[in-house]
Amino acid sequence: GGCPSIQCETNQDVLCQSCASGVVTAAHRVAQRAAEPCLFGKGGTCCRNCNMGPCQIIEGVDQMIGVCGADAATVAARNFARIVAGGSSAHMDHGRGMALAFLATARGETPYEIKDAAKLRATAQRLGIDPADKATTDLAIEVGTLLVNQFGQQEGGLALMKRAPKARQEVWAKLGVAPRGIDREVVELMHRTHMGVDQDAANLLFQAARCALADGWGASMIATELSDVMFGTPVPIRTKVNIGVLKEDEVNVTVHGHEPVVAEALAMAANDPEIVAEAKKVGAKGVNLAGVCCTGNEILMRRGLPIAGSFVQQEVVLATGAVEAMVVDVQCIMQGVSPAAGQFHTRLVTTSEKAKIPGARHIAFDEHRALDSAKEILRQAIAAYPERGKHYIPVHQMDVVAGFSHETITYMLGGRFRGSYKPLNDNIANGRIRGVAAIVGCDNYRVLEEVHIELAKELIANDVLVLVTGCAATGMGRAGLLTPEALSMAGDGLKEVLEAVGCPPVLHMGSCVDNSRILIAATEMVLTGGLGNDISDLPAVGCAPQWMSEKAVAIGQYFVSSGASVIFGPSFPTTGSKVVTDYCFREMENLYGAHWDVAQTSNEFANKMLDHINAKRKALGL
Ligand code: BF8
Repeated sequence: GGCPSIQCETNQDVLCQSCASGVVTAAHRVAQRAAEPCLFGKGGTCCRNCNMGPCQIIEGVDQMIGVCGADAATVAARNFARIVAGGSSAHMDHGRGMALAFLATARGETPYEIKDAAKLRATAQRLGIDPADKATTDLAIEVGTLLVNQFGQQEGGLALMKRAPKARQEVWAKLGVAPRGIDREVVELMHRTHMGVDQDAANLLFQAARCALADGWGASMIATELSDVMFGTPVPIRTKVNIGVLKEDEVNVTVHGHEPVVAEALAMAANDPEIVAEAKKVGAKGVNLAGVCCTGNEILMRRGLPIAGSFVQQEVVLATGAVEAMVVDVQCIMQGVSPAAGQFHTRLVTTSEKAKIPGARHIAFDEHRALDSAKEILRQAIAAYPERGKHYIPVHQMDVVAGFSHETITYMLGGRFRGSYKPLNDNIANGRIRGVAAIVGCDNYRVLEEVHIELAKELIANDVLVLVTGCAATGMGRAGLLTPEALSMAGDGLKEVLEAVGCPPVLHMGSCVDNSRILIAATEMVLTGGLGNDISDLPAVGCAPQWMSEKAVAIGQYFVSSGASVIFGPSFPTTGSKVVTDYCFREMENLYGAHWDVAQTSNEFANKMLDHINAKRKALGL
């Protein structure tokens, strides 16, 4: 009672508790903010790129252009481009971190291993490296070196883009949006959006597309592939999500952020007999590692470790008073976790030099001494356990089946001997499966409806196979949609296909960088045949109904530029300019065969997505 209403029963439950103990969360801050978000900021037409302003621009009003003369289209395109640059840079630094850790591992300088040698060899082949006769470590060094070099490359294409359908590569070449290197595209985008440089909205949006492609087919794909090779390619695995995964009689350590190197090391250290003994000495049964945000998805997919919470739950998890340590690295960490942790015995530990938080203690994580760093962190948590005071762990938790890498999908839907997307394509052609939809991205306290869940239910009822990643996936998990039992909510066709292989109707494909898996799944569907020549021919569509971070926009743009239309909600960041919004919603369709769109309610999303899938089916003659 009295809590600001938010998205799930469990949050509500613990929020009441947190209100009682005086913990302020984002839910409260949204309710406390009297003003709506700034209209000009939200519509993309507030320019603060120089000190003659900031200037609020109103499209069509002559006196309301920038002091420099910039109009709404230029400003909205510039701001959109900078969002893409910000989002892409996050994935690029993540990808670089993984590539460097991979190379160090290949050289034997870390405690990690090359867990999936078969994927290493397949990756080498795709990069044009002949794996024949090479020792795993030599091959890993060669692959790692090549991929590290992609970040600073100045000319030539990105190696993994050659995986895309030929027709798509031709679109990129024709439009001049194929990235030359990874980092270069962000720098150029920041340059071009500086005062007095690129003032042509369309030209800016081409570079935004190039930058986003360097994220999707470059940095994010490198991050996913190398994480799989190093930590294991996900296979179906049963585990649990939601706050109830915290344990009464164990040292609860939540690991929050994105790059899996820290979480993997913590997982290794948590089972170390020395650490277990130390936990027992303070009266705990052991260390309970649980994820928050995308780090959670990384260790859920590969290790079957539970997720305590998605983005909107990060402070709520702390408000239980039952968390001994929250360990963070980079991205999506609200500053609010610091005061929330400060109200309890909870140690907030930052680990990256790139991300420090006032009130947190910093333990620099070095992958070269990953186990020692991890043990040092866990010892902080163990020391906190005897200080746990009044606390409340709700019962809520839900079974999930995750681990749907595109390799797993090949195996599950393709069968042991066929190993291709042909059966999936056949089932789309014969109509048992109407199409494929991706529901990805953040959850957001500004959105009051459970859009992800209602939308997924509507889509599966209409025989659409749903792919999920990121915090959207965690929300679906809480709602029970990631279990084979959820097939009871699916349409007859989808049910028939998936029941035979024991798949849930909603397939969890991983963290946000793992949206690259969806690019590959789409590519495989095209290459398998029968559904057109390009990704833009597929009866497939993506959405991020509660987007919050800049990364979501970068992801959306690389999907659109790859030929998959994307619907965002509840708002789109260029709506202050009709010119730019029309360009994104219509002109991009002419250029890329895919476009952006916006929707708000689950109903609106479902209608638009089903219409889109039906139109693509019709065009294919299905
Ligand atoms: O990369 S879905 S809130 S945690 S940005 Fe962040 Fe959004 Fe969650 Fe992961 Ni993705």
